[in-house]
Amino acid sequence: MARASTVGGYLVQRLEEAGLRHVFGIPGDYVLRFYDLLEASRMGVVGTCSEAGAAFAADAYARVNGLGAICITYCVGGLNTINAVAEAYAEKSPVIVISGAPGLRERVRSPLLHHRVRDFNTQKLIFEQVTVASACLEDAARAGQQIDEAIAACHRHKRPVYLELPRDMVDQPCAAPAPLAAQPERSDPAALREALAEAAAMVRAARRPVILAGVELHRFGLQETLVRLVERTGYPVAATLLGKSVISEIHPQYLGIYEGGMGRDDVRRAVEGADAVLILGAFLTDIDLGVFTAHLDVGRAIHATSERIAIRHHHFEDITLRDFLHGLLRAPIGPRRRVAVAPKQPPRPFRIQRNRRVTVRRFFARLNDFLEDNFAVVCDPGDSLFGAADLTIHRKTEFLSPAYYTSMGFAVPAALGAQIGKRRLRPIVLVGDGAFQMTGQELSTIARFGLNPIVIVLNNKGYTTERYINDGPYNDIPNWSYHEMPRLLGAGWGCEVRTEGDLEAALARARANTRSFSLINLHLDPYDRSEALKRLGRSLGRQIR
Ligand SMILES: Cc1ncc(C[n+]2csc(CCOP(=O)(O)OP(=O)(O)O)c2C)c(N)n1
Ligand SMILES: [Mg+2]
Repeated sequence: MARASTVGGYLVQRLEEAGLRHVFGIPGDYVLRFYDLLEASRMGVVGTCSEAGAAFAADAYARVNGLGAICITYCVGGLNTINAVAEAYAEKSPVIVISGAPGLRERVRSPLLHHRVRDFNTQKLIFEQVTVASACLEDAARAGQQIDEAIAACHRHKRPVYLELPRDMVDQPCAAPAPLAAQPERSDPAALREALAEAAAMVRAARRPVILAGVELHRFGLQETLVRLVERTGYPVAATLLGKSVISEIHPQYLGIYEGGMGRDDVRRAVEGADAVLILGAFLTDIDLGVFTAHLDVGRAIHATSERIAIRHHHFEDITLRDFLHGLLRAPIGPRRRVAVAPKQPPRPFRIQRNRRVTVRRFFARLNDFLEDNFAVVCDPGDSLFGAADLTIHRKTEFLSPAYYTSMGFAVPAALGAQIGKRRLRPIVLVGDGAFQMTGQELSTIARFGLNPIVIVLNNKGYTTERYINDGPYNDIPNWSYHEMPRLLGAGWGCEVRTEGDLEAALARARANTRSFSLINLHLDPYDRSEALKRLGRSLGRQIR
């Protein structure tokens, strides 16, 4: 007879086998029994202040580790995560959502149990919109297969999945998990051959080919393959903003971030002036395209994603991104003479002017010098993100930001998830004052787990990004004493910065403070902003009128 397990035990075992070492969330009575199983497992439970914080943290954990998970209670918990799970869906981050639910026996005659919204399937119906697979584990005989299918879908699509576990199902007996059989996705060999031949002919004929690398290369573990392709072919390579740091930004063939008219002009000219652009693993969002200021001609592009391969106007299905990239590596398209990348101007050493008030431009210039190899830059949307686009990230995957979905409130909980996921990474968190007011309380969880990010609040007293699209009193927000957070939490170190002299002292002290988080309240003028935001504001302002 097959070994026996329980539905809850089966799920725990599969989560462990999937490589998860932590699960984020907040318990509730509908999920408490399953929390006991998590506590008894090899995985650690990371309790956060809010479920939204848990979901942002799990998303970042997935971005650095390949998979993340949250475990929350029914509706009050689950629905609190929807925005962050939607972000993970939009930006392809594989997060497993586990929600408790009322027991099946309690539902008889449909009583109005607490946390219920409309029907017992309301939460599942909502999650169907932001996940690639969802299941209610209501039948012990089928639960194992439902769990396996959901986790496989999460891996395959790199997008969230939803599992709902009624509380009286946790201890229901079921067959123990069978050994996992890897089922690699395969390409259609004929389609792959044809696509590779067409792609190779196109780039061989080109005189100025360029690679544009996107975030999927990171999600699908293809970053080394990209480096080999870049070095074998000698082509220059740019990255999208969402894909920033998919390749080391100090690689000699690296051009910079391509964002149409919003980005640096030399990068735009190199990409748009190319006669063949290999767009690899990028989904081209409006922000990536500089809010549609880009001029990328489909007739000169090979666009390969995990969903399809397009070569000029020909589309191929049933080809995996991995097979296509590995095929390109073997294709007769190189080596060729390195296409010259204009030597990057070495940044002028930053000379501080002690009494000068800190401006956005000078702050980012200083920060560029400050970054060390073990730092991960974690940004909220807003000028934190736009200003950070031009920071030079030394190693791969050290830049985390929701550069497409752009939900505020990501960065502080994401720093928690990223550092729990990879302890050697020390997050530098760049967060607007508006965004900090949304999820900054997760500093409490950061303190509880003894993490040491350096959190810099860009305190411009409001929603500066929006001031330049449409200004009004609705863009002003209260000026909190952010640097007092350590007093409130009983942990961490904080300070205020107004001048370049203050900034210098604060950065040095924060670097040395490896034992707790540091919080720098950086006062900025409400109308000061980065160059990129100036350009973005102008084009957005035109569009919404
Ligand atoms: C959750 C969420 N709510 C609203 C918005 C709309 N929005 C875009 S930028 C912005 C202002 C951001 O303010 P802050 O975090 O202080 O950054 P700043 O623009 O001042 O650099 C707002 C409200 C959003 N992107 N996300
Ligand atoms: Mg602000």
